[in-house]
Amino acid sequence: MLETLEKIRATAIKEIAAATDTESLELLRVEYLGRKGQLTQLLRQLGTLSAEERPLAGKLSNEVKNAIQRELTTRIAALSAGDQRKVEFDYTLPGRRVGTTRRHPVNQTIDELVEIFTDIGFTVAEGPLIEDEYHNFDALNTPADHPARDEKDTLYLRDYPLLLRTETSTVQIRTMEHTKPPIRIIAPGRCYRNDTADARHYPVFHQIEGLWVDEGISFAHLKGVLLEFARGLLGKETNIRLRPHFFPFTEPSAEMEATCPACNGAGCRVCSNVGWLELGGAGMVDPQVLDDMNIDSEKYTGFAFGFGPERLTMVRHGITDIRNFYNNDLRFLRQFQ
Ligand code: 2NM
Repeated sequence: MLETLEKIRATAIKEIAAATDTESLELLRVEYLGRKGQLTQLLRQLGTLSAEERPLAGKLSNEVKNAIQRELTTRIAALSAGDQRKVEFDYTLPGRRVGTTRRHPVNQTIDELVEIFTDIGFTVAEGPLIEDEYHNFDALNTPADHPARDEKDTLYLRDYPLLLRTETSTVQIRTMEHTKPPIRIIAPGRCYRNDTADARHYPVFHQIEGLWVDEGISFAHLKGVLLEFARGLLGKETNIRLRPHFFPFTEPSAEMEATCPACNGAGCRVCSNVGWLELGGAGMVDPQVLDDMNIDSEKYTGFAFGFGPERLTMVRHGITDIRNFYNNDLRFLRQFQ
């Protein structure tokens, strides 16, 4: 028995030293130390030995078992050190593409508008989505009984006077609160209204609004900026026109239209045959709004404008239902590279 044990030790150690991967080491472990392994089988026969032989054989089999175990551990460690060297990163390999991602079409439009306006000298301003009635309505000269304040239109939070902002003008107000003119900002961001979703409305949407306040700012400056914007977005051939309108926070106010890029103003399906597309609103900031912000309306004038990036994106791509932007159908989203 002692002889057999020594033989098992010698071959096991030789085979373990020759193994080149962890799988064959595992097979060797089973072969020698496993429940049906050579060593285990032999140990079962200990009971058949005489009382003199038994302690010696027991001691040796323990030694052999430990030696094999030690050898296995050492060899596994050596091999896995080799494995690590093998997977060392090869910087010469070409990059691998991991799925393609792209920006949401509405964000693509916002990005382009930000670029157009920052080229003119505007900086981007941001503000909170949760607002209060003062910044969303009072400071914007919205009368106390104005329908926009109604819960039908505005999403109020449980803690009055908190609400979800209905326009990004709140950002212009907050900027005027803490900044002296000259002020030249655009405020892109998310807005909320208590609307039921249909082809043209969605309770969450975006606005991009602009504000320029300085000495001597006139309606002519407003026209110039709006024309630059329309041509940047829709192409160099684009023209604009302004039609009288009303907003509580601007006087005079105007609705802005641009020649339809699909037909160059001739009339087509995109513009319902009128040749013009309504893109947004604008006007000279009401002196009352400036004075409320401690900006002297005798010294300073300003203009403001606002656009809906969803609407602009729909006009550009001929999209007829705003809900497409928000139901996250990848077949829709993947079309906008
Ligand atoms: C529009 C149209 C016209 C506007 C006005 C202001 C502020 F804060 F200066 F009074 N911010 N944005 C404005 C003016 C927005 O959106 C259609």
